[in-house]
Amino acid sequence: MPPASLDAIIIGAGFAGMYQLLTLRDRLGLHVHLLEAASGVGGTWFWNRYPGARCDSESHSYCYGFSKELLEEWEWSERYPEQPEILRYLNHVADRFDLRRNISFNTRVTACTYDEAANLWHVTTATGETHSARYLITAVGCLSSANIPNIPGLEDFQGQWYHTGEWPHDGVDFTGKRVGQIGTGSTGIQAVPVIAETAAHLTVFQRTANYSVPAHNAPLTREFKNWVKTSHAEIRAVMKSTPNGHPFTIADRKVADVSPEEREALYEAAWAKGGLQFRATFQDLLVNRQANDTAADFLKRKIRGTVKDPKTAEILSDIDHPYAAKRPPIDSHYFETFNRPNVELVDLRAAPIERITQTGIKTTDAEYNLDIIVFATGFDAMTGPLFRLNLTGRDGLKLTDAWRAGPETWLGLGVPGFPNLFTITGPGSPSVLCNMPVCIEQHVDWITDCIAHMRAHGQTTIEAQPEAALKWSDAVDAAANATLLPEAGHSWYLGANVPGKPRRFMPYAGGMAHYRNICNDITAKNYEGFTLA
Ligand code: NA7
Repeated sequence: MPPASLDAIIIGAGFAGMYQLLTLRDRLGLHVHLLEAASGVGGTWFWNRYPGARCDSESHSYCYGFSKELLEEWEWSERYPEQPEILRYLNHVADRFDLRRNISFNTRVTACTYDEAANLWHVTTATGETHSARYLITAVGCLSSANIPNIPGLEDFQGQWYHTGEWPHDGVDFTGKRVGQIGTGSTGIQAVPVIAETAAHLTVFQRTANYSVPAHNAPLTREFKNWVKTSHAEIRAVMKSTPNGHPFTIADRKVADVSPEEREALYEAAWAKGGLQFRATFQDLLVNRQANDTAADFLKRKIRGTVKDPKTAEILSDIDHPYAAKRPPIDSHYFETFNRPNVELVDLRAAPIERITQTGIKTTDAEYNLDIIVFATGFDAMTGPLFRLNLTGRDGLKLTDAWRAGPETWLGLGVPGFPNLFTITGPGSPSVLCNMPVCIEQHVDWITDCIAHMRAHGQTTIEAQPEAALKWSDAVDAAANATLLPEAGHSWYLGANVPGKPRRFMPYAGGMAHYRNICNDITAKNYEGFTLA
């Protein structure tokens, strides 16, 4: 139970909320409380327990950097950490910094209302309690509102069904079962090889074919672990300098700078190395369609070279968007899995799903009998988790109304009409285009410094100015339009995966390093674009 008088309420106990709690409580000495719907810490990593769930950022970069001691004492076991290991890490952080005493678990926030007269946020929970505080900080993640498509007949299905982002804690036993998986995004591509190992039969329902690069995941060697332990400063310096916050730099060369033979050799080397770094082989892959086509062609050839059945290979490699214009997946034997006798691919472009029946999934040209359906169908990204909080700002303004035509924020951190609300990795932040902990730590430090500044200057309200938010929306559009990212017309970056959602490119694509400079500049200009009173 939080104390009656609070300076700040934080919602969400993932990477963002936990660090925000620590900074406000231990650096600024504020009375802070964190409300969390789950029964434990972890956010994304609490909920996403599906088979094969692991992070696509390399483990030594997917962690907090604020504490040298924490960096030095934690040792990751694999190149790409699996969900249970990340959850262990976040639990370790919660214990090490004694965070749990300021967290209420099993507490879902149902409404947040700004009270102008008192200059307080009132936060109501599903248990019927209301807590009040001056500052409200959302740390609800970008991918926490499951998207379960509205396919007719789901209620008739007699088997079991699960969404990957709300996976049962005691797991799902696929042994001997006929499983159908809808969705081939990053999640689906991770799940397929693992489900196929135990299921009697796995049917993969693919709407949009996707690229994937091998992760080449493996246990980390003692040598690598020792190098990490002694190299945090240089690793962090690279992460801070790059657009995506990863521990590798993007090559200086352009595709046209090298001969076709050299290009092929570079792609082969990048393929052998694996991971998201493939995207960094040339500097113009995300801005020049011709350059991108060379990578796309290479990756399609790899699919055709891996998948033995020509028809399956054709459906998997018939990709309609530039490489990395949608979030590029990395995998562990995804395409190879289609060579197993118990795995089948269904092309929903040729024959869409008509309905779910009592016994399975019916497409326009066949019926598939299933015991279990796995929805790897993604999330109502970025705005979805915020809308679920039922936020009401100044003069009764609802966030859902303010953002009817798409989100408007100043830097992804503040929303006009919503004083003293900070949105960690809100729309307009680099967020999902960056290695998340890097972006989160920058946001949290910025918010903490801002609140410290306000307290030092006797200020009690901060509110993003509408003109600043409009200007930032233009900057977000311009940054996206300078790349090939908007060419994937069906991506969740654009909100296109949720019917009825306004199409607007939501994350800031101008790069994390550039964004950090913009934020620092705004601080130096006395919080330009915010009204402080
Ligand atoms: P994504 O990337 O949104 O992928 C969802 C997948 O589900 C994608 O293949 C969709 O096809 C498919 N989908 C969604 N709705 C349907 C319906 N109605 N019918 C058939 N197929 C459908 O979500 P993920 O969970 O894989 O990844 C989200 C992020 O989490 C990831 O990028 C990482 O950042 C971590 P579509 O492409 O829309 O045709």
